Amino acid sequence: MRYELFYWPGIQGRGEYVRLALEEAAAAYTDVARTERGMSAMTEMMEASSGTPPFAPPFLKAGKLVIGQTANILLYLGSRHALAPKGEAGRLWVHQLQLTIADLVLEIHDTHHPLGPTLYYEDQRAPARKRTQEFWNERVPKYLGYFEGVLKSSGGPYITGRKLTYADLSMFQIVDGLRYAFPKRMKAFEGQIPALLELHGRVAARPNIRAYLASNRRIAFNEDGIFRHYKELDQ
Ligand SMILES: N[C@@H](CCC(=O)N[C@@H](CS)C(=O)NCC(=O)O)C(=O)O
Repeated sequence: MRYELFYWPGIQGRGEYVRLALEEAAAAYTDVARTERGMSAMTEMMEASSGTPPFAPPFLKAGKLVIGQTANILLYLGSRHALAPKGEAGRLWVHQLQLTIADLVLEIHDTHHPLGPTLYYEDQRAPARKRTQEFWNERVPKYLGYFEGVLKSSGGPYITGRKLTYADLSMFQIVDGLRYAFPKRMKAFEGQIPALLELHGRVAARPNIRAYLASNRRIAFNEDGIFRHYKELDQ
């Protein structure tokens, strides 16, 4: 079966967590909005009046299934492609970690859009500065400290132990994105998360991920995505 991924064509965004899982699994997929059928196909799916229409991208079409919500898509792919433990407890644990990552992703987004996603960044620069300060003072240490602790207590080298899961791929993306968006702040913080940094390197070196990152399927970070580099927020 060839999967169809529906996500905004010009950004990594939340679609990237799904792309990384599909790439690691060497699954056949089409990134639909980046093809000619493009955006109209994506809009049609969201406006469907029957079935299980998704509220927002990313969503995945897998045969007859249409699955929305990043963590839900990964729950599905994890079982089908051995990117999650087989047992119920293990599957729920990785899903729980992914939902916590989704919370973190929203807070990362809110550093540049604290007043709301439909307003321009330029109209919320001052609150963005304040929110970013709080994010780095309080939230980054809390979230990344949590994941660092979980990773260390698993015995490694991956978050749940010996085997890679989609949560590891997502943590790779978090570290990569924070490095892009906040290079100065991240550099000053990195000493506190040695295990996560090692995980980032380990994931980047996996053959399928390395090939993906070097390909033109990997969209470059940019200022339309979740991880945005604004100099004034990285002081
Ligand atoms: N909780 C959802 C959030 C989905 C989401 O916010 N998608 C963004 C793009 S990254 C979007 O297009 N949102 C449109 C909207 O909220 O109106 C997930 O994790 O997939």
